[in-house]
Amino acid sequence: MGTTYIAIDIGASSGRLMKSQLLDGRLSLEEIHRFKNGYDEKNGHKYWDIDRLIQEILQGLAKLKQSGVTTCHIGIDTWGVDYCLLDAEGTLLRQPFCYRDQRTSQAVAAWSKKLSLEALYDKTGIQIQPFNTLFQLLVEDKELLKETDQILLIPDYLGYVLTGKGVMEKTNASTTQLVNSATGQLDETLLSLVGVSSQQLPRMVEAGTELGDLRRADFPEYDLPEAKVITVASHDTASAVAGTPGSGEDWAFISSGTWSLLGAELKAPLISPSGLAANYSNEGGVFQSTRFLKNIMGLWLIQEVARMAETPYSFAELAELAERENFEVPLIDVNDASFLNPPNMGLAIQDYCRQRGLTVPESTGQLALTIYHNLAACYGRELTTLAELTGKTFQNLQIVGGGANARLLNQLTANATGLTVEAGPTEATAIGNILMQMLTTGEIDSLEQGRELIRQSFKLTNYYPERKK
Ligand code: LFR
Repeated sequence: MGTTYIAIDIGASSGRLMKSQLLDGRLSLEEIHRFKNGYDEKNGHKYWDIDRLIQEILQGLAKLKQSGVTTCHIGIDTWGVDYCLLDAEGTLLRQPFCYRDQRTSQAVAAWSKKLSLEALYDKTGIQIQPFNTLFQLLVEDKELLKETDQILLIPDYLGYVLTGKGVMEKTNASTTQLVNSATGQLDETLLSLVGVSSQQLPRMVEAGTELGDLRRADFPEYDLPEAKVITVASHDTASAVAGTPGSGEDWAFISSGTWSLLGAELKAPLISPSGLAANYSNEGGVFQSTRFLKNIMGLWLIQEVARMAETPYSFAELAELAERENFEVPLIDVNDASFLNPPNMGLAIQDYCRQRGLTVPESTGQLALTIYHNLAACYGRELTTLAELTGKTFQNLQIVGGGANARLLNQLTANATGLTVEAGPTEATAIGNILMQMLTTGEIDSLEQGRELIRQSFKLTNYYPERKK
């Protein structure tokens, strides 16, 4: 029996433990445990219930043991930017804030008085988003910061709980906007401007580093397997890109989940005034690559419409409802700030349309069609911008993540971009997590080999433009 690898992959709306092995030149992939994620509201603020996420991880590992697996490797990835504050005993000082919390709504303006956004982008190459760690720390409770011995990003905190070892993994560190793009290290000026000392952050490590052994004795209530925790590309989007089976140089990607991250893998950062104007980010990828990408509001829009609908529709049902609609779809900017976190997404879209004299989508199906059409249109525009900024001519668009299953959206995307869309795998993030583990143990030798393995192991679906743009 080969080595067993477990990807712990937690996104904003769900988490899972996936088991994989390399058998006869193919990757197996099996879901061990899946659970919901989402923020809790308390006193008007939004927090993650990280203690529950830890219990879910332990339950998943216990299930694995029950199924007969006694030893394994583990990698952890989650969404970016959010963090935990720990005191000198390693105790959590507060449940972490969710990046969609309102507390940063004025933070970018407050920051601009300290350093211009141009200078900030020049240093970091990271898109300006109010939720970046830099802006969150700027408005952080200063008293709590004084008590803070260590600041750990979410996946690093989970790794710390499992092993007792705290690190700051590089791909996720890049999302903080505290890393200097030229040096690859934390930028002392930026840290001091947000009132944090570099002593409060752990050492930075590359994706593909051994972290330590699972401290089973710390969790006596669970029967756990023996496990080595490996620090993988801990930013979920970095794992997703690692797990994208692009080949050659001319592919773009959309990691399609709660967010749609649209971009290209580059050898080096590309920092320019036009990149800032288009708000493209140079996030850290595996093996020193750059994930040059843009955040697009993504399936969050659909998830929120589904959440507020009177009938609990599945995403497939929503797409069916959308397909049956025949109305003049209004053109909206899916990235409008009013869609970041409205109390009711459907009403927010309707208000947006009403204020601009556009056709107002009334039914759930019309809302869904409006979202799908406008996401695809936005992908189309952004691919043009991406090609202009990078000087590349894209041949292929790889769509990975949950959204790779969204047939209607994929077809609309092929039409809007004029590119062949290759969709899949849906579990690219977990797969990218596992590939980095296999690269660390030496079971595979290169990322290219890993990406080829994905092609051998998972079904990908092509969508072709129905008419030329
Ligand atoms: C996707 C993601 C994006 C990041 C956003 C907030 O899950 O990690 O890459 O911009 O969530 O962290």
